Amino acid sequence: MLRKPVVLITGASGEIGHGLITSLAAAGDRPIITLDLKLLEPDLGSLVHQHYSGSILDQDLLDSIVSEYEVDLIFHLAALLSTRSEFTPMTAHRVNVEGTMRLLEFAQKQGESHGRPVVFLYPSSIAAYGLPDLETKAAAGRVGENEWTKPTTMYGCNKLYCEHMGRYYAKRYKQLAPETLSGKVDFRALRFPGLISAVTVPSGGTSDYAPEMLHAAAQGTSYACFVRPDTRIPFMAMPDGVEAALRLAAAPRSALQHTVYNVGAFNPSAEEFRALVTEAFPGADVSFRPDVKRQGIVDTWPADVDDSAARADWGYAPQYDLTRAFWEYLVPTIRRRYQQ
Ligand code: AKB
Repeated sequence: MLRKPVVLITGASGEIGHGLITSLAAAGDRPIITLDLKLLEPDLGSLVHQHYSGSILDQDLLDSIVSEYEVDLIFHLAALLSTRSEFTPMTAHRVNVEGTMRLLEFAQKQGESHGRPVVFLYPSSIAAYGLPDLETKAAAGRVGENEWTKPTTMYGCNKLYCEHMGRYYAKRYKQLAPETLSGKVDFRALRFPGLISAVTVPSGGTSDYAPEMLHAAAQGTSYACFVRPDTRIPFMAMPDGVEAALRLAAAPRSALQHTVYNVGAFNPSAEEFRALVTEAFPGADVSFRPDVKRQGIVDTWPADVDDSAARADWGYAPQYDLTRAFWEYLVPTIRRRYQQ
């Protein structure tokens, strides 16, 4: 029996998976198979060909996927985010690093068996950066991919290391073997900023203050923001995040000069974000109660990123600046969501 060509999404029930499954299903190019510890919500479940409930660390499960499907595109979204990873660093390392290694090995085996490179889309993060202090952060401005890559969190270290592992599989895998084995994994990484979705609320991240503030205001509950009003990092509306992942995955290999690409869209301070939230939801009770330790993490992330390589190589062009994201995507969608 021939195996069927499919796209695999790990961590599919998370925030990015939600929009990605919807877009991939609408495009209808290939059947979607998903892997997550959790079940998919029923409306998403109906869009996928098969959902595997389990861990990316379960080798038997990965082997059973190899035996049944011909995977030529992987969106490896499964990860523990930055705040959660600080509480359980060993688990974070297992999921974020060992899990990614297993998926890279899975992609290598797939590529060797069906003979085509497997496109491996990896969501990295601004957490891969580590600026030493606020003066340096202010002076650095828009940070390029190769600057300030000294992450200070477990999650950031995991992401940066896995970017290197992806490059290794793509370009140097088993470089001393007589035959050439590299090139089976076509690894492409995006360094995402904080993502803001109107339909899901994040959990376990440190950029979560912006979406948490907005979702709390829309539900009429008070919110104490855990960073200072002047805190500034890049953000992006979820539809642009999903579109960036799809666009980079679909870009011709020959157009890509780099393995890792920054993507950014807007970078309000927490106070600027709060002002928009209270304009959209008058009477919203948003205060600031900085948590010194979480603040310490966000202070090491850049205030903005230079995404000119993504724009030049594969046409990255976010549709949503802050105003548009707020008034045309976030606020109307969130209002509908909580009115239901
Ligand atoms: C987090 O806060 O950990 C994530 C990220 C910036 O990658 N949202």
